[in-house]
Amino acid sequence: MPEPRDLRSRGGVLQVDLTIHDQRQPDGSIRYCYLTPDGTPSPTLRLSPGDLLILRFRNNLIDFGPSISSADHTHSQVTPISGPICQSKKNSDPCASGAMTATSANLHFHGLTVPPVCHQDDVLKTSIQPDDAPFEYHFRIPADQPPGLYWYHPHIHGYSKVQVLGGASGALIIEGLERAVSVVAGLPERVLVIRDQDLLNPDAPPSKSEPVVPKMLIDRDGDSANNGTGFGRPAKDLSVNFVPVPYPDYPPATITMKPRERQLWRLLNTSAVTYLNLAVLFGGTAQRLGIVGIDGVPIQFNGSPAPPVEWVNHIGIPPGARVEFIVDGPPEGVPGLLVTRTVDTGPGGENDPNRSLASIVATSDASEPQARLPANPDPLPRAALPWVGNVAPVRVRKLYFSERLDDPNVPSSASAFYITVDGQTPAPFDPQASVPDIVVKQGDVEDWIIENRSMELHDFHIHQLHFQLLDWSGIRVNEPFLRDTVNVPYYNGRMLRYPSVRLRMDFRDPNTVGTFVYHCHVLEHEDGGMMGRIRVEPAETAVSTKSSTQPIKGASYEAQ
Ligand SMILES: [Cu+2]
Repeated sequence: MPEPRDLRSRGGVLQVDLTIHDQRQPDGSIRYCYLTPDGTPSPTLRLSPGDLLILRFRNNLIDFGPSISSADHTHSQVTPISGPICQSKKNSDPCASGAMTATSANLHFHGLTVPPVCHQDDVLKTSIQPDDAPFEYHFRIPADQPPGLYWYHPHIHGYSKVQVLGGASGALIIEGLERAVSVVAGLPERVLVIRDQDLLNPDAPPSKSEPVVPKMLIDRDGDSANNGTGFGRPAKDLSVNFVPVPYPDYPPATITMKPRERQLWRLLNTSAVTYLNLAVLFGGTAQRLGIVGIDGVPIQFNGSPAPPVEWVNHIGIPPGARVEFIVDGPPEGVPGLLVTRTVDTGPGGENDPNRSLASIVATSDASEPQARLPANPDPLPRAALPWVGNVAPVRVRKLYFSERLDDPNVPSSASAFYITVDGQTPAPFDPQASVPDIVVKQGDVEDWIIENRSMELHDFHIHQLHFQLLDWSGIRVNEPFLRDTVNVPYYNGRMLRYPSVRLRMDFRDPNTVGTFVYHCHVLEHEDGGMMGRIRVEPAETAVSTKSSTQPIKGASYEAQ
């Protein structure tokens, strides 16, 4: 199984030319990818804190939408075309475009705390069209950006699922993990990008080796509905570094390692809709995985009370999330397997069954992964701010996920998807709106309670910052580390209270000032409207939101 190619910064700068392409496949589906000028697909961008990223982005998307065939003209009057057929198109301003079409594109740098402004990490107004000149993303990685695994992907509202599902995603690594977690110093490292895609064999019956499951139902998105058994047809196929592992037999990709070799694996779930629950099996027995980083942040970092390594035998990874972990290779002759176990997405969710992802073969002549963490690192400087878990929140807000059937009497009818600030009226995300749903002041730490009033799992994500999970489904967990993406458990129709998570939200970084979004990272939910807008105001302004969770209308300036 190949690894994505590394592009490393030199002299504090990483210059990259990246183009998004799409292509119609023989089965009629459209797949998306990023390419560099030499044809490298979706490279891993590697930078150190303080480095400059200059990424010249080009949109080469072709609209493969339905075209009008000659048959369509027989009963309608064809209007004669007057004037020139070809006209030079006036290029729109990609910073103020906001165009959200099937051939629009932009980039989101998931997890980075860089400002939400054009040419950096804005997805609300930035939109590049196929005829536009190359668009330059140009920003400096903050000096205090935690070292770990981040990623880039398109974020055009309404089209993020189709583009990411098709393959448009890539890893971005902030170097220096060994400076925070000395135990990984010198280890060979491997990048694993999990993507999902439409089923290659949608009509195939499940493998004969699986237990017989109830007749497969289809959910409102046209995907296989969760059947609660852990088996049966999945909603989507998965691939590992672009090697597909298709239903029904899941022939695994192959990873070779030297016997018992210790490696650091950086694994990214770029799936549009698929939740992962990873385990590594040797001869069928789950092995220890040493978690050192989650969502780009070392678990022991900036004063967090976590140990440097947390040993587990499985780990859940929602769409958009990352995990970096130590894995010890199998002894020679012992078959190893990287698997995802089933995830219960709720009665309204998709089917995410048990399946293999990659077989791990131990052989003494295995080649090394392309990268190795430096030995003898200098430790990172101590945190400038106290651990967020020790900071009292200045206020508590409550938001909730909900869904509404277009026709309440027809369970298979289309759904509207909402994330709503408690007290406001549920409404799908409006790309044209300018009033934020939430206004926060930079420097504040808040607690947000995110409730799930729907009967499927959702996956809360916010741009520009990380948070700490305090309560999960009514249980105090006080996780001693940060995330930027978290599952919100589903309502089963019988519970006395809606399930929720309580998150400690950290708005202390000045780079969070501006307007950005929070949403469900199941991308068909985001595209369907499950997204909200937040404005973080500079700390020095006079506008106070202390007593209000309502948006402030008519504020006298526009946050940058
Ligand atoms: Cu969702």
